[in-house]
Amino acid sequence: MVSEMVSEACGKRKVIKSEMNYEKITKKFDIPGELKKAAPFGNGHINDTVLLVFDADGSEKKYVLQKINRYVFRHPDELMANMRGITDFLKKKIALEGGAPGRETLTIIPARDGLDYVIDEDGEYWRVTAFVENTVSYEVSETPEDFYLTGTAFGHFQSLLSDYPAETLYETIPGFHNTRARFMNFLKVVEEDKAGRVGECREEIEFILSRKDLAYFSMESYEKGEIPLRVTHNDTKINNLLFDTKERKPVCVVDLDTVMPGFAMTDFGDAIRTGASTAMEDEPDVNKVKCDLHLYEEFAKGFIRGCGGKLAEKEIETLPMGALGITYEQALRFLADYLEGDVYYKIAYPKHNLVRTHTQMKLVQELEENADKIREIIAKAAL
Ligand code: GN1
Ligand code: MG
Repeated sequence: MVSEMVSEACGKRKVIKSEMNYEKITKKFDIPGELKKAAPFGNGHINDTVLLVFDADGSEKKYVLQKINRYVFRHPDELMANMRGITDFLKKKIALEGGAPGRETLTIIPARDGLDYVIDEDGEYWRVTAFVENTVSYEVSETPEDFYLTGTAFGHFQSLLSDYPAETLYETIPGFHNTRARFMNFLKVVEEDKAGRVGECREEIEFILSRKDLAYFSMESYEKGEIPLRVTHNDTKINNLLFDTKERKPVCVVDLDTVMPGFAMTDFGDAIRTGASTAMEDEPDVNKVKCDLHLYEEFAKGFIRGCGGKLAEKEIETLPMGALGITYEQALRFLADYLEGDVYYKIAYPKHNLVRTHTQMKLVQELEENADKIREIIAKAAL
């Protein structure tokens, strides 16, 4: 179920030490061959990710090693149980559809002791997945077609999981996209002013407080019985999708850490937030941040199509609020993290979280200003 409690300030994050002995940790996994290379990989804000290159009898094979962020995910064993259940389930479904199960969902490489993770001497949890060869991910969509296809992929993902036994899933982050609970937590963060930054963020705080309705929308729709709980991805940033390098077609949805019961509008919204924006999430010049309505339309068509008729009429109607709500939530989350002293997201410079807050605020405004056009877009996409 969707819990009420949420706080991102779980503790200071630790960074990977450059002298980290990857060899020692990878030896505990059931990987044939010899480790040749290990290098940081990807742009995730949460886990530490390393690309491993192995030499197995003269042929090169790649894997992805990740240290699960224990401050974000309090029960990594439960997270891995979810991931095992979901990937096994998806592999069966993909095979039934005539797809390639080894390529179209992640493959967990178990540890030599049979578990799906290894705990090191510091109590850190590590996991390995097979690298999906000949794929690439994008930070922002480059063409409308890319984004249409992204929509079909995330919609299809949700539709494949529509008969997954949701009650067996752990909530890896309680209340993850319960925007109302996040709003409540935000009030507390402002009140506490742990990092002494409230004074410099009056405008941003006011922006969040003045849009309280956005915080309440999804949970209220659910509580009124207007929208169902589904098994959703919950982190549908465009960079969580791998495309085939040559064919430029979506291959595999990645980052399954937050697959949990949630709402269709949230998955729709998070993809719009990142993929329909004309700039990166941390673009310092907010004038460059716009919502590209053509991209919005392409994604909407793809997503509704990918869901394969499983979305109820009311769910389709709530999609625009999903985009607005999740973008608002992301502004709130980045701002809360800035106010708490940057305890959750990885940052590259001191005001990084504030810069991110500003891009999300700009997008919220863009979505608000174009609300009428967006309603029309959704109505047309649903035809
Ligand atoms: C985090 O894992 P990554 O970097 O794709 C975050 C998302 C945010 C996103 C913002 C578990 O995603 O919820 O939308 O950063 N994941 C978690 O870029 O908090
Ligand atoms: Mg993630």
